[in-house]
Amino acid sequence: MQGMNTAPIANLRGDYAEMAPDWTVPQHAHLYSDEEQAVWRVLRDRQTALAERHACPEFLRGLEALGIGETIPDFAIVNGLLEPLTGWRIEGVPGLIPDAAFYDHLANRRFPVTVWIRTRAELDYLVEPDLFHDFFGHVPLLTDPVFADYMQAYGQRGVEAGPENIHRLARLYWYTVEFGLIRTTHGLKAYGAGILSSAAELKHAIEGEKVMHLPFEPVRVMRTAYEIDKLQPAYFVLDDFRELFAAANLDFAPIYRELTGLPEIPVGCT
Ligand code: HBI
Ligand code: FE
Repeated sequence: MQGMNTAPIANLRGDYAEMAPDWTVPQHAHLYSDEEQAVWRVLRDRQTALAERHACPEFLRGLEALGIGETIPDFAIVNGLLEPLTGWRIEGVPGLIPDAAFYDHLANRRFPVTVWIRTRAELDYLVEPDLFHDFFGHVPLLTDPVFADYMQAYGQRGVEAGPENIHRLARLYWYTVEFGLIRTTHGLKAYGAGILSSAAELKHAIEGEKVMHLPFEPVRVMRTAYEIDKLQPAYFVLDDFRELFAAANLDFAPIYRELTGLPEIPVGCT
């Protein structure tokens, strides 16, 4: 599929056969096997226990509001709860979809959620985002009005960006939506989906020895490279979600021009 930044992932695993032109597929929530339901339950119980200690309060409130429980959520039922809160809906997708489609969904308050779930053998790591990563990691925060507005504004910037800048936006997504941390009155907490959906990353990000916690600066974030298949050496830390919304509403044209002349910052550099 042209235009996807899934270069490191050769053959995508989902079933793309029955997808609509916007890359969405029906979830078929009633077709998950007992084993798939058991994998969900193991992951949900493990990550909920860790999230109670290390997730930001907005995430925990979202888990509560959407009633994320013992069985794989039915997206239609979740949408009935989510849409009245922030106007967001989730749509089933077979897996990773091209950037253009992904950003268009975000710009229209639709979050793509993968419909297949990992096997028991992949509890701790898998290459592509699955239903557990997408749903448990990303969806609860869409109940928070400020974060929800950021995600839509971010999507809009993605729709506007040309191919020469899309990797810069991908970094902003990576270091916030996937691996973002936020300072709270109860200490450093996680809000990034890549952290909240992973046991190893959650412990590493908050308690890791050599981990770098850098202040969130959008231009620096967009200069900083990342690697997808290892624990992150550096995380950017917010003081308030409103910083994200402000970042997504910057005038990007002069920033892109400034960045074009600057060397990228290698992953893990201070
Ligand atoms: N597709 N389904 C799905 N989920 C993602 O998180 C995703 C994607 N396509 C592209 C993409 N992410 C990245 O390019 C982000 O940086 C936008
Ligand atoms: Fe993700």
